Amino acid sequence: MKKQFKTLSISLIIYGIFVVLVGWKLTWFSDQSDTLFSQFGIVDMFKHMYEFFINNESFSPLRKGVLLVSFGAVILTSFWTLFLKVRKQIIALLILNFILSFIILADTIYFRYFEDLISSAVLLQIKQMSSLGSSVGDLFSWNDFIIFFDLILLIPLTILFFKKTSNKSNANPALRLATGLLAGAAGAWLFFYPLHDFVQKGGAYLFDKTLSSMRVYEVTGLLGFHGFDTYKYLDEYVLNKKEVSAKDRKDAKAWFDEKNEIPSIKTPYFKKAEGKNLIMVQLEAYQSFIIDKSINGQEITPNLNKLKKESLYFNDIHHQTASGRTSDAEFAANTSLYPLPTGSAYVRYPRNGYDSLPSIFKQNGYDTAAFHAYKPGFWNRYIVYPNLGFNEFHSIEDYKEGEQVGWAIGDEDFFLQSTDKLKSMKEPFYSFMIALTSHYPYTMPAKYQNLKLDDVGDANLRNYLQSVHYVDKAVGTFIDKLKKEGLWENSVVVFYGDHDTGYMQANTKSSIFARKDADALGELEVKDGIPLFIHVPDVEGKEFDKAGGQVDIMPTLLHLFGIEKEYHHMGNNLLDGKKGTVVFRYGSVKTDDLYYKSSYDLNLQNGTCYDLSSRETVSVEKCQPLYETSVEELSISDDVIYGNLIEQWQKTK
Ligand code: GP9
Ligand code: MN
Repeated sequence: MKKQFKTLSISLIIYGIFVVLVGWKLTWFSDQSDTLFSQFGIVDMFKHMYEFFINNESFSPLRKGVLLVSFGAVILTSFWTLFLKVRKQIIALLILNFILSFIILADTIYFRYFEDLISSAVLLQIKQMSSLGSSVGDLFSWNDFIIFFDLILLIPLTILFFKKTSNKSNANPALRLATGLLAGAAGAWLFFYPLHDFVQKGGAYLFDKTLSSMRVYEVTGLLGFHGFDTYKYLDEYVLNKKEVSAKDRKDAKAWFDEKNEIPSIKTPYFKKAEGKNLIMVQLEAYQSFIIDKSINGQEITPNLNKLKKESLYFNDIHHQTASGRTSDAEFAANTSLYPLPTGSAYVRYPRNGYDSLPSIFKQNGYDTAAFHAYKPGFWNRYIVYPNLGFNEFHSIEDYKEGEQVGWAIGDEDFFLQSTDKLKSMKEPFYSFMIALTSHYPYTMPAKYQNLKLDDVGDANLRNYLQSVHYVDKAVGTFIDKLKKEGLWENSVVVFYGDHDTGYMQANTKSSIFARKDADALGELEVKDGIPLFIHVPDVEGKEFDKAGGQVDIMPTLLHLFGIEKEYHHMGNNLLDGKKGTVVFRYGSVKTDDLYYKSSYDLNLQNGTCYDLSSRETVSVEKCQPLYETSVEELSISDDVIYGNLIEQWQKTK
């Protein structure tokens, strides 16, 4: 019996050494990437653990540390080795140690360039990662070999140990099984309890909507992230693969064919932009209710107001985004499809093929580039952009440090540096820029709080107005710079907003801009309206009040550029003089005359129909065609994305 316990304790010591070594390697990754444990030390962790168990204190600090989760993950990947006889256990642990070290090192090198982790989406697209400008060698240092240092020592030690000891002395199988199971249970608790706590406190969204790999990592740790990512991949592509039935495929194709059969109207705008460059700018949280408005005698957006007079301005455009926020707006504008009901198409289906704006311009001899001075991994952009047809993606790594305002360099600097990059592009080009400064929570440094707002609305609204006012100034600087560089005259320049501010509600102090703030229409105006400016050289300014959305931007631009083919687009040309319809991602619909506000259960009868001229509710049957349009278009668009249908249709053409 004594011998049994002796061999068991050897096995446990070996196992303990393994857990500590791999645990240390995970903290090494944290140090290299300046994430997680670098903010919350091990000593603190023990202090909190003591407080949690002894004084019953809150679990949150422990959860934030992610140390428990990380050690839990190490145990969960390895507890089964305790079932084995000592020799086999040692070999299994050495192999596991090697595999985990390799993963940690690969993530480290990858992180140095992309500030992201290697996910299944990355692995599946490894061939397309042309954006990795510098060679892997530059990202790797000899010091990184420290990660294998223990193995270099442990392998000869193991050989020595095997020579010196007999293979006979092992704990009996039942004892090994019990020990292994106990370790597994402890690992499961360490791993799942903090995650459970996080989900309980409202964190479920992170796993449902998965904004970025790094956000998941901050809660699950490195190994937990890879576990979740593998699970998500299997769930999405193998277990619960959204099969699009043959009938749905046929229906979707028929819908696009029918749409393409309607002869396109050759308006006076047709081909007015032929051969010109396109510079399209997506402005963060820019809403239409601030355009052409003054407050205490000050214009909120003086530069855009001036631009409006010289541009085609669309005053009844709405964002169509859902939980993919900025990425949804980019997606709708560049593919003319609806964003997904949950999660971002950028994250969930990064490899799909579309009749996208960059790919169409590319086919027409254009150079293409995307510009966003933020982490390339956010919203999976560096994976998605090359796939959509952008030749180049300029992310934060390609910008000089500049002045920090909000999340990154201020938009003014962003526009100036981006214009310098435009100069090296081959003309004609399509450049897509995503501005960022006016991001929630909109707080601006004092020197950029240039509006006198005193007691206007509430603090949220005041912050928002200051930040959009700054962005407007940045737009002014940008336009001047484009003029100076000789780009203004041969480029179509587009500005539009990505989505709502996130907190505007009718009937609150923030909603002072709603035309009538107590009803659903007032809410619609403050929540969903975004501006759309299309400046075309030598084309007179004009205001259009046709209802539209982000999916209409591409068909409208293609009309202006004279590139109209049978593409698979959901949107319509806003210049064709016909009546407009906009379908919101959550099922509501607005035309030029009616507004159908859908219910959460998406049942027609439970929604409300408004007559826009009287602003009164009318019988819901009047809105039935709107409702049917929304159900049909949203489900077709979803099928197209789930089944990657456009890519298949393109291949069979
Ligand atoms: C950051 C930016 C974030 O890259 O896109 O925007 P969000 O989706 O949070 O509005
Ligand atoms: Mn956004």
